[in-house]
Amino acid sequence: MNVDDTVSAIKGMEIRGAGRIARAGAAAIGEMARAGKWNDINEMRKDILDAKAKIIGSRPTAVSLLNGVQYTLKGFDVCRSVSDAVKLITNNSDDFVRSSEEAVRTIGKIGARRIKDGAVIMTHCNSSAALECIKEAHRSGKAVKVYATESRPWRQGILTVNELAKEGIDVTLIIDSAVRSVMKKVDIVMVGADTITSNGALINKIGTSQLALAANESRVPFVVCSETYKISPQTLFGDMVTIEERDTGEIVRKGEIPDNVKVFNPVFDSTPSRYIDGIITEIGIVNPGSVYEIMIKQFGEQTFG
Ligand code: RUB
Repeated sequence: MNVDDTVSAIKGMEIRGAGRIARAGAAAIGEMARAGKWNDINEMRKDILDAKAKIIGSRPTAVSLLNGVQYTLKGFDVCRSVSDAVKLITNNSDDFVRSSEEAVRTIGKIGARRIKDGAVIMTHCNSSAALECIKEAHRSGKAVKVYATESRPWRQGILTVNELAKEGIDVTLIIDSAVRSVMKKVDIVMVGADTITSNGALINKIGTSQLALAANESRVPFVVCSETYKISPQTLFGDMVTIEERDTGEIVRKGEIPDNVKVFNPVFDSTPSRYIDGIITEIGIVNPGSVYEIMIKQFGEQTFG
């Protein structure tokens, strides 16, 4: 898919979820490089950097999108010829897409081991990393039962229940406000991540922090399933993660309420690290207090460059 189509698919939520948008962004830059007919590296640089800005501006919260595009462009600034740059970008893009898919599979294997036979799991929204853990536990022969939240307003929970039911998993859809009352029946909460900050806070679909609070109150482990490229080095320097606000038409139809009523539609929230028992990544299970060390290991000099 080309850059413009990718940007509109991400904005329109046809491509959604932090991992998927990162792969789509990286793939679009790769395709642009592959198809490009530049004679001059400066011309190419300008076009690619314009495309980068468009892609990372398409959704503001998931740092995976920025990290995926930055990975794809790693080394581009020192390329001296168009042919070298095309080779570099296409290799990086393919590498990011392949390794990020592999990361989800690895997280699934690690996460499945944390799920006990007969476990009741609660999940929120639609996270490929969290669902891979559940599916892998099911594939390995464990009996699992899942409560999936509706995740208003976009209702990604519908995607989740379809996905799990297709695999033959026992899944129950609940409305978001049923979280606290259902938590009594739950053994573990597993959610995905859009961004993880350097101090171990989780930014994920609105309502995630409510699951965390309810889990904490009921002493239910709250686990995040996240590829390491969801960690945001920028937050080390105090940058705040932008919480996307979407169109209020997602909540109410025009004419349904008086014009003087304001509607607020933030679509992500922040869960402090003290409510998180563990982060399952492709390099193992990480304590939220160790995110800083993982960040340095994974991002290296880029973090301080
Ligand atoms: C999706 C969402 C998911 C994370 C992780 O929100 O919050 O939990 O992106 O997903 P939206 P994954 O539907 O608004 O993009 O594990 O697939 O990366």
